[in-house]
Amino acid sequence: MAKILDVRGRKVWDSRGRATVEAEVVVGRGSTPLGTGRAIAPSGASTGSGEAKAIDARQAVQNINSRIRDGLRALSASDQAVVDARLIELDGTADKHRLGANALVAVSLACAHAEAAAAKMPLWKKLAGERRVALPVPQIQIFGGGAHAGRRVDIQDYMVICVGAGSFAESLEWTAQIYAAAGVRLAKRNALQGVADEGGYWPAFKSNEEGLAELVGAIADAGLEPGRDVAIALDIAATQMYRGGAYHLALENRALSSGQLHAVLMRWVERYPIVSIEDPFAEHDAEAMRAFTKEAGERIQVVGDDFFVTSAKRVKNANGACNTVLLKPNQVGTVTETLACWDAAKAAGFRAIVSARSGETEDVSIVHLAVGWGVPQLKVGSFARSERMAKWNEALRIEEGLGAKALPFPARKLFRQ
Ligand code: 2PG
Ligand code: MG
Repeated sequence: MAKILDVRGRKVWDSRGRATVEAEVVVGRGSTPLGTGRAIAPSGASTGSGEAKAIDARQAVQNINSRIRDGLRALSASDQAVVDARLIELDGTADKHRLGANALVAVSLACAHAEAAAAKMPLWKKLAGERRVALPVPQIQIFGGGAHAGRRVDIQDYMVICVGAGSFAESLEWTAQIYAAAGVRLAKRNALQGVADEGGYWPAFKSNEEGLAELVGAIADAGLEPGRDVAIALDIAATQMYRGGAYHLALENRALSSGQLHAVLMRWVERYPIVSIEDPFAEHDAEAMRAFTKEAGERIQVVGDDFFVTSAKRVKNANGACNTVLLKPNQVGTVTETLACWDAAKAAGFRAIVSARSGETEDVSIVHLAVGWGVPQLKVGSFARSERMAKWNEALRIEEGLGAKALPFPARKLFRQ
């Protein structure tokens, strides 16, 4: 059985120019190396308070090169659950602040990669085993806002889902056209201020709703039919605008109660081809989340990000709040706990979306997790900046490699029943 021969950490830099953690794991038999895996921890800007805690990157690297290396060496690498259980035990805290969630997630993912390398397989295939897989449906950001764009608009992500696309590749073809069309529209109106943290345009809108109208316009400009070919997904990231019991829409200079925000969102769902809304209410506003899911949940995905923080336990206790779970490995700290959350989502009859963070790198591990585990949706930001494109392009390679062996692309089934 393969054992962990070595674990190394190093400080590297992410898409915001901030320090982060890379881990390398070597597995082998006796002293012969069989495979090396590498992974880098991402980082969020709009984080939920229940997330596992990242620590200073230099300290996290030191922890990898000392306590984690000592604790993992000679451990059987073939069982990810055993490796992750050891990581959790070594850290010993509920929120992983001792060794750092950034250290843990990098090592956990690097172990998965090393195992796959030793088996001479891509990670997705190692995870899928004999199961046939489909490519996940991408949610792709066109306009960025909230904490990712100086709060110029309050809504964090205005995204498209190519609900009529027949393949992952076709989704990207359509998105390229929409992204270009959106840029032309904004530039014409002098409303283009650059790109936000995830590569979406940083717009100068006068209201949050204007972003929806512009998105519909861009879809049509691209020669596609809003609703039929391409639908809209939003991440309100409402925790970010919640203060003193009200939701503050700074752009519109007004504060809304939960009930008023509920009414605004329902009106948008009526007016625009919206199929998914993430974090429509703040992480602790469970009652509002329940009321909204009750009313809108039959028609759209109500996605919990800050609300679930990739916690299987929180998903099990959802009690009518949300119907879709965002899966971010660094929110919880290890591959095994992320998988447990996906299992909990399936058991609850929820949908799920594997998601990147706003601070990212060239690491493409999450694409492999989504494909290998059969998670039907993927969110990695916009259609610009290489830390985003690296992931979309990796999915293209996987789709091409699968060819006719892939299960049907699930976009139409998920969104056009
Ligand atoms: C989110 C993510 C990605 P962050 O809120 O879904 O868009 O942002 O990584 O900043 O939490
Ligand atoms: Mg979110």
